[in-house]
Amino acid sequence: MAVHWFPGHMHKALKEIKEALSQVDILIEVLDARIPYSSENPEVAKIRGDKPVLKILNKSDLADPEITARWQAHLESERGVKTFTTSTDNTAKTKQIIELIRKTCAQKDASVKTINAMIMGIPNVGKSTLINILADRVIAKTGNEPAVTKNQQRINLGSGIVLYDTPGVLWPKLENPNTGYRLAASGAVKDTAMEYDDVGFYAADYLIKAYPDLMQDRYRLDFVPDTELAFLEMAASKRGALMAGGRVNLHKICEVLINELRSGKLGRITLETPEMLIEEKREMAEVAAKKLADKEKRKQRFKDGSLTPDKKDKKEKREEKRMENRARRKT
Ligand SMILES: Nc1nc2c(ncn2[C@@H]2O[C@H](COP(=O)(O)OP(=O)(O)OP(=O)(O)O)[C@@H](O)[C@H]2O)c(=O)[nH]1
Ligand SMILES: [Mg+2]
Repeated sequence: MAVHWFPGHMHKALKEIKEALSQVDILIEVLDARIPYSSENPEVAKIRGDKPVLKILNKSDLADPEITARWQAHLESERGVKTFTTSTDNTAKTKQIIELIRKTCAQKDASVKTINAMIMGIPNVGKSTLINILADRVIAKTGNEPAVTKNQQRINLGSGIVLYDTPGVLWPKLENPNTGYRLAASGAVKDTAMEYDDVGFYAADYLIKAYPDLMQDRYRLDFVPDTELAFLEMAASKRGALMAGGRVNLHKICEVLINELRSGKLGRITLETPEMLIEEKREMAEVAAKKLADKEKRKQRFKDGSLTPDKKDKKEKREEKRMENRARRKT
């Protein structure tokens, strides 16, 4: 799913993050434990240089614990990366981040008194909540919707550590098509920039395969059907999500499913595993290689004179660009 949501403040935020980076000793990237890959900003890998990165898998209370452990091992295979799980139901553990920051920056020039730590992450992942826990007071505004924090804010923890809270950023190009769905399903995309039906069908397809027992329990089904449509229809009947005339209201049940997934009512669920990502990356590489080969073939046909420029192609591309710009302006 294409996410056309990269509002102006995110552009500005990313620019400011890059500008402030030279003063930062450690990057703290807050990931959503339910989607550690999809919530990882590819920009971080590009801009971090050799700064240490602490990847916090937040909202771990909502994620499948066994898969979270696998993700930690996977992420830590990258150079200079440490991971740590947090959730709002264990604030004492969250506070250990302060020690982790100190330890990670211990090798730093001893004359440097203050450690500057920058908190980054996708919208709604819990950055400001984390800062409030670390600061032991409500200092950053939080809210259960994306794009609450609009400006960078420096918070002095008073123990030689300064934290930078930054607005949640997404990135303009999501290369893996699954990423858009997973971000939307987890609550990182503004409601007005996503289609509940699309995301609901995507989630249903995954959930009936990965967590059939949880689905059967939650929607009190006699059995879990093979297709997402049949599952949504059954769940809609059970929940009374019906339209006039008794037909099932698929839009309504998609909304219910997404909201229950986001709030943890379905159980502890993770939407992607390291193995799935390895496979998806392989598929993406195949698609990219095919695209390149097709382009080369077309070039050759131009040279041979057997193909003239396809005007319709160009017109469609222009129209697509226009739609994208319009969607961006709307937000
Ligand atoms: N279940 C659960 N909810 C959490 C956790 N951490 C944060 N939340 C909730 O997630 C929502 C978003 O939290 P924020 O701290 O505002 O998120 P943010 O990353 O600062 O969001 P933006 O400023 O919009 O980028 C709030 O409703 C929090 O209560 C967690 O560990 N578990
Ligand atoms: Mg915030």
